[in-house]
Amino acid sequence: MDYQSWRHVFKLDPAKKISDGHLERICESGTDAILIGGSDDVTLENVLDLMARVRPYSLPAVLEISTIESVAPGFDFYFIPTVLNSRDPKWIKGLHHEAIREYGDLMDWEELIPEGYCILNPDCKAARLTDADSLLDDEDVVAYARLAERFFKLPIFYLEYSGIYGDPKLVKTVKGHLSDTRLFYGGGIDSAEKAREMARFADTVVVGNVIYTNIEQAIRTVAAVAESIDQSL
Ligand code: 1GP
Repeated sequence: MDYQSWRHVFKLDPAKKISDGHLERICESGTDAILIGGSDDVTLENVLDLMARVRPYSLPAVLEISTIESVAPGFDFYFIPTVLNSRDPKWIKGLHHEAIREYGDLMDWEELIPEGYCILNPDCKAARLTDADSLLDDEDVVAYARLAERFFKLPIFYLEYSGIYGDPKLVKTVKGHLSDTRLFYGGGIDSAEKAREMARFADTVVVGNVIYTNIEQAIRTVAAVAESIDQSL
């Protein structure tokens, strides 16, 4: 299944523990894919361990690359963030340049999918790590969306609120300015209602932390996103 048709994705953090039972429920929930990624303590070892546990299930597995050292072979896709609102060029193109300089001859470009991130929660780990300028008004965010689609021609624009629930009106506005680039939304989805609301505007809804805090609510987000497709038909 192509990532362009995914509506719901679970993001698993390799640094967090998940039981076999919960992992089975996540992988058999009907979600479109498993995205493996995190900001802290991501190692080759914990990425390989989680991949080996997800692989037996018949759904796509994606590694969202956070460090060059933790890149493991065997995923269906590799999502590569470029943090458009970072103040530090390292997170926009620096690490990417370093990786391509080292491994460019070996790379399978078909598997590498760039994501244009716009991080909107100034207190999340990713914002602090990348020195993101997160205090943006709506016009700033729309301009980043247009930069992603029209200038850099990125296939994904990711509105990242990691840890807090974002502004559905802004997500709707951003969606109205994108045509080819897919809009990913992630942050604070901890109920079916929130998943349904964001799925009305975002192309793909990413659900992370609630997997570890309330597995029942996490599972409910899958059907909620599917229902929101039905409403839009
Ligand atoms: C994090 O966008 C994802 O990168 C999901 O956010 O953990 O808040 O659900 P949450």
